[in-house]
Amino acid sequence: MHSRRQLIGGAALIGASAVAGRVQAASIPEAPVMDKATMQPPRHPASGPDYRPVATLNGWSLPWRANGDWKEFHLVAEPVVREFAPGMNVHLWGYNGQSPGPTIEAVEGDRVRIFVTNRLPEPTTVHWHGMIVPCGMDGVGGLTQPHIGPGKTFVYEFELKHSGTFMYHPHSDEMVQGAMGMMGMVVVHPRAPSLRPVDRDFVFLMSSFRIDPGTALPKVAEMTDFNMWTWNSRVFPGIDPLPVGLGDRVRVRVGNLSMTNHPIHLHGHSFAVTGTDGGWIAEGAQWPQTTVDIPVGALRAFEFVADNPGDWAMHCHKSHHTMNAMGHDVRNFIGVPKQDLARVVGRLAPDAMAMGTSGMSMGDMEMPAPDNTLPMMTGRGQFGPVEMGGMFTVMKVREGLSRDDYRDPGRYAFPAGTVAYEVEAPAAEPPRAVPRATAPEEPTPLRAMKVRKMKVRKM
Ligand SMILES: [Cu+2]
Repeated sequence: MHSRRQLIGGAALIGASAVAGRVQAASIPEAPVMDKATMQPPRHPASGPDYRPVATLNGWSLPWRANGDWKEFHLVAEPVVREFAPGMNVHLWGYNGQSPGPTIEAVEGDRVRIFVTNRLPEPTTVHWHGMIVPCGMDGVGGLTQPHIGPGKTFVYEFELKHSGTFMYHPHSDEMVQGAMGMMGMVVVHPRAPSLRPVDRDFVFLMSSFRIDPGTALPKVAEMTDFNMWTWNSRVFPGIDPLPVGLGDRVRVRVGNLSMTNHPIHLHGHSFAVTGTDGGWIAEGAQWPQTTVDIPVGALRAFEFVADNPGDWAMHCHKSHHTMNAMGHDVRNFIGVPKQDLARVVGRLAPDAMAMGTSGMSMGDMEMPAPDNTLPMMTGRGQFGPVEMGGMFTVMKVREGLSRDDYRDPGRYAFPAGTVAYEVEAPAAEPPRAVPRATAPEEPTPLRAMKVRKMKVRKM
């Protein structure tokens, strides 16, 4: 992270006119910039009420400064290059060097002043999704404020009425700016640190992109056919693991600003949904779950005690969302002998690849791919290829992890005798009601099938 005081100096002076009379240009705080796409250690507050800070997956929290009884933040909307995973960089729009933007953390009752400098080539605004603010601070361009033109700086001022988890995103050329990755998270901690305490508190945002293989820019007009399903603009194996101490009380806050719902599933634990972007859920209204479906434009916070050590998968349960870019017109050839066809096609197009007769498992196989394109399913675990992409990561529950240690603890050391194993005896044929035919049956000729037409009564 480095200061960009010199770089934004010009923009800050130009922006002064937008806030003249209330905040002077010289008093605009620095805009820190992040140059890494890995999770930064949670930022404990240097002053003001104490709280246990959140860890943003593959992200960071925006530093603030105290000014009287205000907390001041500075967001800079700008073009960024985001690494989705090693081997793939994408040109997006974001805030302060990354997409999504930094998490804004403050405390219930705080008065916040959030400066927004626009370094994009078109106007923008910032809407505070889920937050109860005065109407003129709601950030809907044209409706509640003028759009923030390129080079301009606006300031949003409001009091944080409620604790909870919220999001920020533009309400200005939304289709383009959403598809380009402009979003971030707001976490408002309860005033009393004893309220809703947890040991680990993770946050991330889900989004979707259409980035054709070999390219580096999302197609912003795409409506349905996305091929990159991201958590904080990262895909597996580029998504940080969640390191958790055995016995920790854990909260995970997940926002969805993609174009479809995502059923998020955690292995090895049962959790309760404790909050939405509308606030906290009373304990009596919570029920146990292992998958929580998160609608578009919504947020779910869920909590559990990590009492089961291991490497636990956490992923979207839509199987196409745990894949990276793929050819969506791949045919299903399971059970079809096609060696002759493959020989002919291979002569015509040596790089062609069709789905295998036994599935698509690729193991260690490598297939040709254009530059800046990730394998469809990838990643390695200690027992072999993981064969995942997209919205997948691992929660690593370990004994003796110190409280603020968020480093990857490495692979789980499975206790001897606790891993599923191969049986060397031949498997006996299970008894069946109807004995299985020994030879494959001849396909039934179509003309031999009896077709009975049903009369349809007209209504
Ligand atoms: Cu999904």
